[in-house]
Amino acid sequence: MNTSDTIAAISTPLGRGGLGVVRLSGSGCRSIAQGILRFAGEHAWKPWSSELADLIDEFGAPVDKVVVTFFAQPRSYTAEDVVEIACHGSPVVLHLCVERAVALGARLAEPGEFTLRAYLNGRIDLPQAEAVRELIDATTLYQARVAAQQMEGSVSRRIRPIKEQLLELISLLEAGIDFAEDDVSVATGDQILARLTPVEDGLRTLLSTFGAGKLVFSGFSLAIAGRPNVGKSSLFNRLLQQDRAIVTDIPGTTRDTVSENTSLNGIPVKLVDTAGIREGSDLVERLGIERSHQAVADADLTLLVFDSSAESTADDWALRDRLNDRKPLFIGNKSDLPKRFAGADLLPVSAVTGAGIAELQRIILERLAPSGLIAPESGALTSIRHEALLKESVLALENARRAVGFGLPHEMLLLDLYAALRPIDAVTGATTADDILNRIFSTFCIGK
Ligand SMILES: Nc1nc2c(ncn2[C@@H]2O[C@H](COP(=O)(O)OP(=O)(O)OP(=O)(O)O)[C@@H](O)[C@H]2O)c(=O)[nH]1
Ligand SMILES: [Mg+2]
Repeated sequence: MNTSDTIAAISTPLGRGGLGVVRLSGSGCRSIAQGILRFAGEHAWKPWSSELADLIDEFGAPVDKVVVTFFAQPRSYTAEDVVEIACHGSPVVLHLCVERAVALGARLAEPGEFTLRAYLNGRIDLPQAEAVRELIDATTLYQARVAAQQMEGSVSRRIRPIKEQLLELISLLEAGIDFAEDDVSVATGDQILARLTPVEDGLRTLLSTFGAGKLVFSGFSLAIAGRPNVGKSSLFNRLLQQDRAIVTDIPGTTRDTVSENTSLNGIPVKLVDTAGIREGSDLVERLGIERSHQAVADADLTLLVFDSSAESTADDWALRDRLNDRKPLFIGNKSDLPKRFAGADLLPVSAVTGAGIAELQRIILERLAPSGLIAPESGALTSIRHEALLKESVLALENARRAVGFGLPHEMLLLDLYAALRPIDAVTGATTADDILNRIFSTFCIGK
């Protein structure tokens, strides 16, 4: 992909709206914009200010009245010269605007290319670029808040010092090898371990934030299971705040799993209602019940619902024992009716009146995030990709620690350290050989 040309794209969603914005980025954006716009007077392209213009077609006829904003490099989204043309939000006008820009030398931007350029130009790092996508994809305000902090570099801020320490160690060993004949002292095993430990600890601490962090964007799935007629579908509807699943007093009403997405304290939740579990009477019901078991197996957490207004029976205990290894939450529904269920500690709720639902939601969150939801600015790991990479790095560091223990030559040790650096680089963006050389020359006094 060429990154020195000027790119153009409609930056607002498809369809009609009050406004639609075409964005141009690259050194040619002003001259291209000049060709498709007509300003009232002499136009000076004053940076970070807006001006009214006509958008004109190839014959010079006006098609729209637009507001043009110029962002001078490097203080722009891409760190290049950027022109934003705010048209009225008509798809035909927006397409004409882009077509005209392309006719005058711009190229249609690839998906994400504006953000890619911001990254390539060093304005943002990879986690920040990924956060832009997450902010745009956010479905809850909480997700948006976390993404906004990541765009500000909350994750990078936590990884950077760890990477710095690793680079220091690499440079130390490289210097010992490359300049052995000079009077650069070679680090001892203990000195190396003393530098290795904080890197490992730092990564492990960061990795430990992932348990709560992954909830933010990946969310969790919650299955509602139990015997027929205990009120699973009623509870499902209550948690969804929507009359989604069919509720009747006939046992065996729900015959297939029903799932719906919602959110809990800003965390996405996939809620699954299931068919009541019993010895199935007909084929369809039996197939439905198989799916109930599958849903429980797939779920991050299961609510095992009992009817607290009915006497407990052997069937209740059989079901409890059967699902026990999934560690479900035991719910006693129909708490608005007199209690007759005995022999188990159930969390009382009423799907009909809503009693106990807030407490149930609190307990669900407590189970999934025992140490609480992450603060948006905490820089907790939220991306599965980052987690996998940092785990790989920790493994390589463990190998390095072993290599030190065996007294292996530093050349070998460096292989492990580079293997630890590579995945960190894949999170934050690459380290070049220059980075290491610069460090060697700036932090060590070589050459006398
Ligand atoms: N009083 C009272 N009745 C409830 C409550 N929850 C559900 N019910 C009633 O219990 C009956 C069964 O409710 P459903 O939600 O269909 O039960 P289910 O567990 O989904 O049943 P199946 O789909 O057949 O397995 C309906 O008549 C509901 O109105 C509750 O909290 N209090
Ligand atoms: Mg049901």
